[in-house]
Amino acid sequence: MIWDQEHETLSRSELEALQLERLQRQVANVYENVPFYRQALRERGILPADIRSLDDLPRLPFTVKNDFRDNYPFGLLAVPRRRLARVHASSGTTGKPTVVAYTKGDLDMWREVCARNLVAGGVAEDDTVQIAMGYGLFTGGLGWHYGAEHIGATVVPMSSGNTRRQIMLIQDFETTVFCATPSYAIYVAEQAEEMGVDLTATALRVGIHGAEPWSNEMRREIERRLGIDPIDTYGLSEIVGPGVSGECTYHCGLHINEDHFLVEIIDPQTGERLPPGERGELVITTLTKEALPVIRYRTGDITRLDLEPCPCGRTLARMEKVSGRTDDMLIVRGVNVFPSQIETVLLRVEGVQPHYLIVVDRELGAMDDVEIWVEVSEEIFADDIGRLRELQKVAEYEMYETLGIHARIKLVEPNTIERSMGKAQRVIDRRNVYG
Ligand code: DLL
Repeated sequence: MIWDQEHETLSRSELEALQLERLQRQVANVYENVPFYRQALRERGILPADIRSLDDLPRLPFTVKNDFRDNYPFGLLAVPRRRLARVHASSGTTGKPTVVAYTKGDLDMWREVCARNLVAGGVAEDDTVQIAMGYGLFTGGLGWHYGAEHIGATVVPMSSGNTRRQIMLIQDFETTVFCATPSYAIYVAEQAEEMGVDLTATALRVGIHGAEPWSNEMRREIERRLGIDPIDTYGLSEIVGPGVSGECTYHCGLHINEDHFLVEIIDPQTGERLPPGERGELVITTLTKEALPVIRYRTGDITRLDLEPCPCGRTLARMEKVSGRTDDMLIVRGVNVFPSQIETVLLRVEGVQPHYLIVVDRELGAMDDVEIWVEVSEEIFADDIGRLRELQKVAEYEMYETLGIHARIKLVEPNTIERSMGKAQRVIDRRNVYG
């Protein structure tokens, strides 16, 4: 099923005409109403009237996360504060959060795009949707909440955590759709196994995931242990929250809601636009947002685009599963590697569990040193030491063969690595300590 037949199946030329009209309106709007953008455009000698085609987009300035911080909390608004209907914020590791704001119109648009992603993932009116993503300033919980209500599904607003209760309600309410970060989905599966509950025997059938990078191996693990079809969805607070893009049941990339979000792929080093199909950093311009329009936001997320129509009938461009963030990329003795690639290799090793931690270190003047802690199953851990040694060797060999990195693998017993209710912390980088 397609939620918005009209907008999700536009021809490329119809879509581009709509995008251009909206872009021109948006640029005029920010020039008029947001001093930050007026100044940035003036510095580049551009007036809104200079945007005559979509090819003029690269003439516009980028927006980066720091611009949100520098204008904290409400400096980037394009509307008076009294028009705000809601604010959200993303936590950030240090200092002030990134604040984002919505008018009533923005909330309507947001629930529309979330509804589209849910329907594309196979969710329908008859479903019971248990939302185990955080409610509150994080956009995950409330984003999916309104999207699911909008399509007429029954919402169970659990938020994340309270895992035993989540499992009880999955059984008692006959939940069919489970929304959670991939790492929390795995944790729920693990707890259910401990409680002796077989989730694959419940009514669960679809998983709505996202908010963190996850490999296809992790997807298979979720599929196997929860008995669901895991759907990848992508979004970020600065743009709207969830609802930017999502997979359909064909699992061949995430359909971008391009009539609201105009995307480009750039070389993260040079900022130059890359040709179609090449992998690089995703840049997004919001076309319809009222409270907080954003021009050419550098997401830091690495992906590539596919404009071919999809067997599902949608014509919206698809983005490849995000492999990682530019700032999460590890450079280990000159080899670039994303945590999700390490995850892929680990999960192919027999007996290894999807709980791991990558510790990167550097002694003064020495080379980067990578140690990967990974849990193995109870049976294997209880097995003789020879078997553990052998597994460790296999994992180290695979890591070198596939990714070209020498990493020490430390097999640890079940439940050693901290579980996550939201976004998992996979990397501890101690290199900065030495400057
Ligand atoms: O994570 C919004 C969201 C909620 C998306 C629920 C999907 C589901 P932020 O907290 O602002 O917003 O974090 C955004 O998370 O720039 C990516 O680096 C990462 N991210 C989000 N979705 C995915 C995904 C929400 N499917 C940041 N795969 C983004 C990989 C993702 N990374």
